Amino acid sequence: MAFQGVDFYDIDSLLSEEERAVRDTVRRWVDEKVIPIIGDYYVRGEFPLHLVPEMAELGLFGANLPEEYGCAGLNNVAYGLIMQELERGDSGVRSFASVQGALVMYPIYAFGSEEQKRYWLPRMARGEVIGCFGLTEPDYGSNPAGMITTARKTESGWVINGSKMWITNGSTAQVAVIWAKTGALDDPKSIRGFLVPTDTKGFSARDQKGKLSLRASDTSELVLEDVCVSSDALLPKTEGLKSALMCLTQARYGIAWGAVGAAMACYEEAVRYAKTRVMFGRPIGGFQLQQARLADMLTEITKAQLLCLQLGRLKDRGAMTPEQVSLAKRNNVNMATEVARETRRLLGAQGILAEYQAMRHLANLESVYTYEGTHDIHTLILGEAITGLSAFT
Ligand code: TGC
Ligand code: FAD
Repeated sequence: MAFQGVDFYDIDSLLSEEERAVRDTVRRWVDEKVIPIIGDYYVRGEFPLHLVPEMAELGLFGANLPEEYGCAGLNNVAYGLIMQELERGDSGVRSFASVQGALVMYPIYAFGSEEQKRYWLPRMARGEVIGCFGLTEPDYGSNPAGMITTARKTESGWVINGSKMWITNGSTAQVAVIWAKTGALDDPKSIRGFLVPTDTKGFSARDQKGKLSLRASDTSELVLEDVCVSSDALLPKTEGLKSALMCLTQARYGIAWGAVGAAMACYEEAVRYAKTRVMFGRPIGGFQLQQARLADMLTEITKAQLLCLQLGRLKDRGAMTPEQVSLAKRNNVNMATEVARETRRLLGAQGILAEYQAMRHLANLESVYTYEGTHDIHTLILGEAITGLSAFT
């Protein structure tokens, strides 16, 4: 059954015609191409790679980057709506697009030379090149400033050594954005970003096995052993950890929207089930307990939708702050996790099956809660914004 949308406050009326058209196109594609197959891919633990050319054709990669580099040149609200619809399908599908667009194409756009932009961006927009983003290390997750991956300058370029952990698209990518220290290990300002082709000698990727979450997404460990790259591998405008954190702001923005999509999918499933499942002689949706559940879900989804829209309008005006993104990522992912959990419970035993969506979304959202800054880290970012006191130093 086609998705009708969850729009209790007529948020549609606040969108432009173009924004609605983009949303509706991606919505149809997700209904036709993602939802019917994703449960099987999830159970098999496989990313549906065959979707990549179609996503590229739809202009979904780096969709808010300029047309002169082969991208769709959409505004940030339209971009957010794309993320919402993709994650309505599955967090793994949205993750793929987030990493490609916000974590690989964005740093090339923001910190790359004109040659790097002209070479990589059109290829990535067309889905011919897949990228990954290597920031996290085994011992430096929430605290990337401590990273121990190094890049040493040589006469002809750089030699990179280190390892990166939990890297989305790590084993599928042809190019990796690798963050490494070019100076002393206690100096996060010496961190720079490098574009490393994954077929470079000394680079290897190993799939993370045993995941019970984000199963329809590749997650890998990257090892870099004396990886020699030429001088033009450096993203020349990267300046310290701040450049990597700027990329995270872009990805977190998309996640704030994406989480709403996952919640919408679960809510719709809950409503459908509540109206049709008969117990004690009537649909369970007629019982006050289940109505309270549904009312809470709709309320929280509506609040999150309004949060996203205003965040997007601020971003389009160039007025969005990283702390505002933290608030939205933290709230919306937590909200979606609760909606998925309550849907799973409303569905009774059926709710544990892959043919329904709630359990898959719930398990996925546990990763989304952790990656791109854990819920706790965003709490502390907000704590600092409120008090002016950092919990980290
Ligand atoms: P701190 O001293 O606070 O900041 C250093 C400089 O950066 C600035 N800054 C930011 N700029 C832009 N956007 C942000 N979000 C920024 N956060 C900080 C800051 O103003 C400062 O600038 P300046 O000019 O003063 O130098 O740095 P810190 O080392 O104390 O770290 C702060 C902390 C803990 C908040 C940060 O390290 C953090 O966010 N940690 C979480 C790590 C994280 O989110 N990792 C994500 C890895 S990628 C991933 O998960 C991909 S999932 C992909 C998918 O599948 O979708
Ligand atoms: P830790 O930092 O070890 O945290 C453990 C616990 O301690 C958490 O509950 C945390 O909130 C808490 N904690 C940490 N510091 C504090 C503090 N100061 N105060 C209070 N509590 C604290 N990374 C990439 O670079 N690229 C990717 O593409 C990528 N993809 C990912 C995909 C998946 C499926 C997952 C699960 C992760 C991915 N990550 C990626 C890594 C992700 O960003 C990290 O897992 C995340 O930043 C948290 O780091 P950690 O797992 O090492 O947890």
